[in-house]
Amino acid sequence: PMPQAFVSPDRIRSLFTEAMSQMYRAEVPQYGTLIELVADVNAGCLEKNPDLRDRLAQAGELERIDVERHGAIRLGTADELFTIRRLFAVMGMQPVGYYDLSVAGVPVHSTSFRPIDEAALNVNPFRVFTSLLRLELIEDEGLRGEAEAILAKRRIYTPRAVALIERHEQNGGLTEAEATEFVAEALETFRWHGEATVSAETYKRLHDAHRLIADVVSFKGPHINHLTPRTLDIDAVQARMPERGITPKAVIEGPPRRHCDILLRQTSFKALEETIAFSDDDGAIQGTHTARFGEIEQRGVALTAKGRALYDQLLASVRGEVQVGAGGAKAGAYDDELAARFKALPDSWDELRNEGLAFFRYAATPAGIAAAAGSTLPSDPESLIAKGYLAFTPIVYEDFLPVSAAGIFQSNLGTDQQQNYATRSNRDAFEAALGATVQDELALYAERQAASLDSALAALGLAGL
Ligand code: OOG
Ligand code: NI
Repeated sequence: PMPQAFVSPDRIRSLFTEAMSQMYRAEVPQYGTLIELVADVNAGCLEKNPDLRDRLAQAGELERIDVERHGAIRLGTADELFTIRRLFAVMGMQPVGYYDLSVAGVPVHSTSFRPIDEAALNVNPFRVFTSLLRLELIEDEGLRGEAEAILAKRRIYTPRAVALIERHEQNGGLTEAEATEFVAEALETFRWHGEATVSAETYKRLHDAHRLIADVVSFKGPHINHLTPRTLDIDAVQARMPERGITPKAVIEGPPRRHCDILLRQTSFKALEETIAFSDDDGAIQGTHTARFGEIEQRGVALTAKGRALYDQLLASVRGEVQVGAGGAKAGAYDDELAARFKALPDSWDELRNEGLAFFRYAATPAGIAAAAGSTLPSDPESLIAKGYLAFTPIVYEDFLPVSAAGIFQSNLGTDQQQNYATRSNRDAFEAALGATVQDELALYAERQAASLDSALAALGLAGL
């Protein structure tokens, strides 16, 4: 038989991202407003800052900025997690990293599904922060059993989505027509349903155990709870949100504003209070549920293990010193302390590279290629950089930060929910449910750095030296 023409996973991911963004815009109009504001600010930034524009263009990143999003879902069972891995694989997204949020009082553990190779990231780096509820953390045994029974009954994937996932696994790809159908079917899993599957009384008991438990257990599926565009100036977007009727959370999570952006800075606007109907609704009980919100992020360079250790230590020292209260008390003091303490982390690309704190992508310069045509160049990368034959640009951080993620969860669950679980993280159980191991993000950045250096040296006629 004729080989079938398969659509690339990158294209399926792009179609899916666009469909998801449209759906969320229709469901949560404030998200559309946020997208417009972010597009305005990004365009202004690129215009004012030609260096930034050049750097992004050189790294092949310019095109991805406008389509870039991350989202998040919360799953209830091991089976749901197992199938979501297979669903995301159709779109070229793989599980990277393990995040234990129970240490911050949120009864879930998580991974991020995302593309991993550079070409795929530059087409569309869509990521989904995917959490699995840890029912074993519900103390009340009766309630735990009840939640398990409710979750065991639901089917969050359409039969057709499952069939297309299987077809992808068997044939190694999907045709254009199948891909279009897959995107529409997969989208159903992420849709909001205003009708809870439980009674008002059950909802209340789940909610009292933890608001997150009610969010995961009470509905037909794992509605997408936010989508996050990437901004080039998070402080500007944060400052201008009120102009468009949006109220941001009090502090930006992550590192402070710097010359050289590192890792990830994030802020969100408060979750909406939405009307829901309970299964025993007789028209008299008016329920509401808060789960869905909007977020923005600014991404910077990926840090090495050494850089990350310094980041974690500085952040912990700031948080030990100033605790931001409910309603944003001490937000100013927190920001000041953050800026002051992070002076200990070098803020130039040269220092970050020389001290082995961050990952970079190397490329031969036109001058280097011209010089290589006439003579043999020094093989040592430092000399090549000094002569202007080898250039480096920061590799963008594609992952998440557990302390920041906990802050985003909490600001949308109400600040009164600070409870800590005395428990060990359980990566083995997570991976057993997933049916795969999660990839190590640091190893992925190190590989990309090494591969870029290899091909840059090859371009300079220095391969294999
Ligand atoms: C996920 C929160 C984490 C982020 O950007 O760190 C997250 C959730 O609320 O389900 O999305
Ligand atoms: Ni997020």
